[in-house]
Amino acid sequence: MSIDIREVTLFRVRKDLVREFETSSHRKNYIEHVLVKATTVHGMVGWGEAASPVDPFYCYENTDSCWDTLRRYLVPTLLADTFKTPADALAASHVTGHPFAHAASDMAVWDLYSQTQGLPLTDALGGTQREVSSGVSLGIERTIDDLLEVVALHVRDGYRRVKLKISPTWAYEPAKAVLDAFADLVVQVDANCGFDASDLDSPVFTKLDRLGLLMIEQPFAEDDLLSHATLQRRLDTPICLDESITSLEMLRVALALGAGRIVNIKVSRLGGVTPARAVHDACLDAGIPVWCGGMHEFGVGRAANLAIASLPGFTYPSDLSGSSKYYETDIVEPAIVAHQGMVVVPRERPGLGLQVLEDRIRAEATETITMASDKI
Ligand code: OSB
Ligand code: MG
Repeated sequence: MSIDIREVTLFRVRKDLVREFETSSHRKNYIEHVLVKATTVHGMVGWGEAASPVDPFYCYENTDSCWDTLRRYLVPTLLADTFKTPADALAASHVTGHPFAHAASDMAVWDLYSQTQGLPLTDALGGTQREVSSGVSLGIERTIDDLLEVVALHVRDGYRRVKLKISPTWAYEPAKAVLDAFADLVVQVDANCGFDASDLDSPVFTKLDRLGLLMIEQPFAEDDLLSHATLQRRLDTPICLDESITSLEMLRVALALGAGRIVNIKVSRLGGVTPARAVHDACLDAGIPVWCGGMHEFGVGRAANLAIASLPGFTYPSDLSGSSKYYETDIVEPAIVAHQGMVVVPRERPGLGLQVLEDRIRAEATETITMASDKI
């Protein structure tokens, strides 16, 4: 059965974060994502989410650029034709870049496609894991005591791995303090491109290397694969690449250079479920372990991430915490929850595997636009 979309509605939804989140580049206290509702000529409904940060500090996209790219280009492309597979729909877009916007339309198409097969997305993708091991990603705090308090809260909730955001002024001391205070905790750090080549000889990396961290994520700029390769040669701790891995092609370059030993796969950063699965497959072939990163997704994007993270190559704990770590209320039912750091992959129904609460989305949306096909 082909995918024949008759109507698409975009919703802009804003939610406050339960706790302010600071990385090496910025601090934020709310999230604003674009949700995509695609309805087929048969009345089947698929959902997607553009989980872009509001401001272009993680990468160049922002909420407005996602809204604009979807409204002007990607939605008209979905409405213009019928597609046999999600890969066909993605290939119909001639928009360069803008992966977060592409991810939203691709997710909606995968939701529809797996429903036409009568399968939950995880099964349609070939997922093998029924639950996904997950940690929490914790922002930079004002003091180390504040950080220890936040870590204690999540340890009490059953999480066994934490990722600490670091920067040139917040790296070794907080990581050491957490390891000293929580002996059984697995700790990794994420610099979000906060260092540059001039830091290569700084003692911070040799000090971090002695801590026995699970990995050091993205110390240098997205394009600076050479500094990542130089540092990886000097460290025992694996470097994990996030921002740098924007495509299968960049993955090949990074692996050829030895720029890292682990890959963070994000459906959003890679531009959809289809390219995320392709990067997973390539990493599995190359013997590179992967895990699933997050962008503070609402339930729709989180369900897609969980489906991807159910593939066999996902062996490290993912950043797919229960929704309550982020928001007071979510837009799906049942709520996504973690028990002892494990999150069940939704597969209660075909498609994303859970119920999307359209009434709540409509009530909360600050902007809504509907576009219809002129095919019929
Ligand atoms: O680098 O992984 C990142 C959030 C916003 C921007 C970048 C990142 C993150 C996270 C949050 O670490 C992960 C999550 O959704 O829990
Ligand atoms: Mg990261």
